[in-house]
Amino acid sequence: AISRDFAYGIPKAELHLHLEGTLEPDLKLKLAKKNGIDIGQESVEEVEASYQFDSLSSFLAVYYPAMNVLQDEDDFYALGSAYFARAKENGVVRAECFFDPQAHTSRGVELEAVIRGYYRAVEEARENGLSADLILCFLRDMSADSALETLRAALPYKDMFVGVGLDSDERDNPPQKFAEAFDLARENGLRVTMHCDIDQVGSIDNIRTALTELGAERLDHGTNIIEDPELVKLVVEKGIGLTSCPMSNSFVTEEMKGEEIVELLGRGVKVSINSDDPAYFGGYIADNFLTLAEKESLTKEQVAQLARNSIEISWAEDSERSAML
Ligand code: ES4
Ligand code: ZN
Repeated sequence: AISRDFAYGIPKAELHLHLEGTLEPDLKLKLAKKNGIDIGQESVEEVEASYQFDSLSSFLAVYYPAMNVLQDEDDFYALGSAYFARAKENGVVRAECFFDPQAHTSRGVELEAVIRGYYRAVEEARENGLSADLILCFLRDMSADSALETLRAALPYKDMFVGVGLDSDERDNPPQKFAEAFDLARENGLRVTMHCDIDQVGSIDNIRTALTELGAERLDHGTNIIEDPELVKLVVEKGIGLTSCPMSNSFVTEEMKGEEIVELLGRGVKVSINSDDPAYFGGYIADNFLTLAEKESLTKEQVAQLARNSIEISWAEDSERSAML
């Protein structure tokens, strides 16, 4: 296996990270107090005790209501700023962070407050030597019209995010539902990725559609391509990156999917390791590397390959990316 210092120190990109999933219990309590919101818990211990989930839907049922503590631009800045500080400690040199505007606009928060707050944190991270960008995610359990409307409203700020993604519950919400929004994103020079989740019904078909019809350049999760040799071949040929999240997988599927990650790595798929929602799943990115390395007895070379993959499949500018490798 590898040492803790190696896992933390190796330069890496984090490409699958939900900023709302970095809301730690102490900040949650602080913002609840500041904004006069009763979240039903009064201490870090009580908040942690409320984190009981063993599936995607039971997780999302805790996750979305908690966001109510985020109310103004400064709150989003505080959340982003805290994450980037943690990322630096974890050896992250490049961070591409998802955020869910609809989770906030749907409860009356202005889109501008969300984007400007997070973007202030991005600028601060850059000043501190961490290359960072935002990825706007559509909530797939909301309507296609809502996604389109959200993107249109965000386009005036398009210099503040690098691409679009798709998250939340995949069941009955295949990616082609959002074809129009993805088209509009690409027309505006935005990059495209999407969650194709593990163990979700129809996910294999969704992956094929994402790659062949919707212009997905990466797959978030997506390790279930292993079920289909043709898909593995397509992903290798196109150089499509996968963003895996071992500790998240343990919660959502009761399995880390380590064997699949190792197998795909061996077959030349550009798999990367990420933390997804670290405040909820028990560890930031270096802990995800450590946990996976321990479980699968990874060599230093395998860990280095996973870290290198993350930089190669990142959306940093070419010159910046070369300098990180
Ligand atoms: C998520 Cl674990 C997971 N799955 C789907 N969407 C998400 N958004 C945040 N975490
Ligand atoms: Zn995710």
